Amino acid sequence: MSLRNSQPLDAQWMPFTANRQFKAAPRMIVQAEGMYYTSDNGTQVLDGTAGLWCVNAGHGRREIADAVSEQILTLDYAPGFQMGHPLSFQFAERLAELAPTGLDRIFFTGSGSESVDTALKIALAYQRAIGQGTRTRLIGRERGYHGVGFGGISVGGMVNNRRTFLGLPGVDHLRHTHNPQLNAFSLGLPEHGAELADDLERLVQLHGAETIAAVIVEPVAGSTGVLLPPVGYLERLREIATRHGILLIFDEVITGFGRLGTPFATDYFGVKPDIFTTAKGLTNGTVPMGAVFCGRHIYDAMMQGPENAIELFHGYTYSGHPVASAAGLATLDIYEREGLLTRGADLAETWSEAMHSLKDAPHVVDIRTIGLIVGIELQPRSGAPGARAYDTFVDCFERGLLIRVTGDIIALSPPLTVLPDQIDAMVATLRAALGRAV
Ligand code: PXG
Ligand code: PLP
Repeated sequence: MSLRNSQPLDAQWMPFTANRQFKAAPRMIVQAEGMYYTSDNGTQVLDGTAGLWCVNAGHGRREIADAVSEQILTLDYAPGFQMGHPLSFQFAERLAELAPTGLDRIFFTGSGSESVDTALKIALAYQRAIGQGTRTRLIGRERGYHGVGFGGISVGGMVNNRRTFLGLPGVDHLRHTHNPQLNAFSLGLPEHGAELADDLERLVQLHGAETIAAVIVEPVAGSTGVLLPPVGYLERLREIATRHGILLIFDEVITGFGRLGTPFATDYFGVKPDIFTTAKGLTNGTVPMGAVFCGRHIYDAMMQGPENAIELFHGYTYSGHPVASAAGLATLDIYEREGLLTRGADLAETWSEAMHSLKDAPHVVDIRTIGLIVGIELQPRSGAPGARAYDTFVDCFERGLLIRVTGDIIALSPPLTVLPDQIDAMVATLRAALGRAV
């Protein structure tokens, strides 16, 4: 008997879901192993999205399960305020080894949204600590996604996440970089648009540099539908930020941990932020956790005042949670042993060629790939934005492929363990689904 017939679904208010539509026709996943989910009717579903971009080493990893269960029995929880336990320090040291030089002071959180709010608060605290207390303004970018905390939605740029909630005061936005007229079907980074980074210069002229604490961007915008930075854009943003004493924050919640074929996007682009946020991939999706990587200059500037003074009035009950730390350490072991943080680089060309072969599929107006990510943009059905992509999502799921859609853009980001024939299977299922889509 399928779960959907036997189990009431009323009590849970589902996140980012059309609750009534889902509950009328649920899609239930009951198991996962390797690259596949199993749905409640027994269908094997190829995981084209690493869950929600987070299961980078594939599903059901025994080493993580063992580490977690052992840790719960050894030390399930310990307070993290004015107290410590060895594992979170070990984990931070391991992450510091992986981090780009100088970006190795690590603050633990429970999610990407918490990482973003933490990074923004650290930026404000840092500016104050160095005598720049007038810098209270935060700059985001149109179409940015930085989670759902009030800080994240304020600097974020997706209208549905913002319109109902009055965010922080003193926030402004750069324009987004999406320009399909000039950049459609680019191979590699889009050629056009580096000058959009000059929006930061414009905002400096408008507000005064001395009022701006930080600018936050996703190096590759994920949730909004995979927007790659134009050639030279991130370099230019870095240069303008530095020139005006504005901190640059990269939100690497999606790009962190191998998604682009390098450990972090900052390695891929060779552009160093002052702070970057991570979460997905940190524990292979097993236990919620995030980590904010801060430059030493940030940490050092905050270590002032009397030694008995708390330097940053911020932290979560679950910052550095022992079980999450155990899961994270086991995850890093797998990444290292299997070379997963750079595997995306070896597969990127195969991936890009396979995905770009969909160029002539029905409804496709743009394809964008980087590392092991693709965004496939569809022509919206007239009068029904998002419907064509949603129908394609349902069709693919029923035929054994999990994809992600946002508006009329399909996004794929499989576990970094994906095999070439599984990439071919994704393309074949997608092509057939697009052929059926009306
Ligand atoms: N920053 C970025 C860049 C993200 O992509 C967050 C922050 C928030 O992380 P948490 O852990 O609080 O969700 C994210 C999360 C999608 C999708 O399908 C993307 C995210 C979450 C869920 C779905 O695009 N990104
Ligand atoms: N709300 C209340 C009443 C609390 O006592 C706490 C933490 O002590 C929080 C919210 C914050 O929870 P967390 O630390 O898990 O973010």
